[in-house]
Amino acid sequence: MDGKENIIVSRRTLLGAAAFASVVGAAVLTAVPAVAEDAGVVTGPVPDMSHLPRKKVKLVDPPFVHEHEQIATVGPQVVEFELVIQEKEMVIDDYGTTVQAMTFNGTVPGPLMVVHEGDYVELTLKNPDTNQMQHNIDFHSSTGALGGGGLTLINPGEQVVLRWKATRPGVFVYHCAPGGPMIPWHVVSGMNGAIMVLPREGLKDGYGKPLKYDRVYYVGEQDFYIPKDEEGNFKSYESPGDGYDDMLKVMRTLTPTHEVFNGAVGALTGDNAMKAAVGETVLIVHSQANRDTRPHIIGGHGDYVWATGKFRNAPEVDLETWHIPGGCAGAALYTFLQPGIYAYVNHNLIEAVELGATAHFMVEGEWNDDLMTQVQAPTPIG
Ligand SMILES: [Cu+2]
Repeated sequence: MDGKENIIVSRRTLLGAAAFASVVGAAVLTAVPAVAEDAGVVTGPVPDMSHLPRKKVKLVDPPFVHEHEQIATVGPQVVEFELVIQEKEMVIDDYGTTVQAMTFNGTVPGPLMVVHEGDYVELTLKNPDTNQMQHNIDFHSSTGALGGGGLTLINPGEQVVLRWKATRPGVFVYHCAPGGPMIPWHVVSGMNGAIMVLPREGLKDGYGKPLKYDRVYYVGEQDFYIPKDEEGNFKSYESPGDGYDDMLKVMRTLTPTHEVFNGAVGALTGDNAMKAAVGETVLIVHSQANRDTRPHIIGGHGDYVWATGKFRNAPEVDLETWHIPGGCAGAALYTFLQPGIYAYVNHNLIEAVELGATAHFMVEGEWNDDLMTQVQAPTPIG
């Protein structure tokens, strides 16, 4: 020990304390020092990483994923990312319903980051002074300090740089977690995303056989809790803080008004459908930071599924529907065998059809009559 012993503070105490500061911040922004001691953590000197190569990644909006290698061709490296927090109004359905969203990089979910096991993730998190709230980031894939949340709490106008080592392969959620009631509120206002930590040698089927994908898509499922007025119409607000009290009441019913993929009803359907071709293998990364979900490809399957997203476990095969617990990301690999439009849904079909949790895959190619054919077209019963 070098005299800088870590101070252990229970998570309960810490979150309670942070909650108070954050609630004050929600109503009237109060400058609260965003320092490591808030998390009961004293970090040591910043380790020298000059011996490792560095790579700067430009993130892209979901459902797309930045270019990356499936099998690492270089040793561990420091991978640099930047996330800019944006508080912004977003339309979430076909009726023009709005939410004063809180976002990483302006999208719900935030972008998918990809690194390899053993890499260091070095994130610059920016909270521009056009925002009103304190924010931070909790990476479920990292270790210590509330997943980094205790070292990244920043006021509007501030930025912070966090580095952590990706020691566990898998897909993992990240989300804002400023403390107390701010945590669920920021998460259900859009502040969540995912990171994929690939094994250095790529994905395997559990028996050593390599698995590769031709395309990868990132579906972030989001529950929204939009308050209604006396007539039953959804209300709109001027700022996130303006709607906080009303939204908290809806949140406490545990019944979302919207359950959507990628920020809005229809964000991944029709012209926005995810594309593929017969014979292509698609990796679908699916996260839900707050509620359980159960993805299903209507007319297809999960060939290899890591439902809880952790690649050191052998994938399950031939699944019809898989369960992703809230606060988790999953990954499913499927090789499309027939052309057409596939609905990709949360197979609570009320959430899929009534609340919005439906996406489409548009798949080109030749139909296989051996797999399915219409032997007789509809005719009167005879
Ligand atoms: Cu936040």
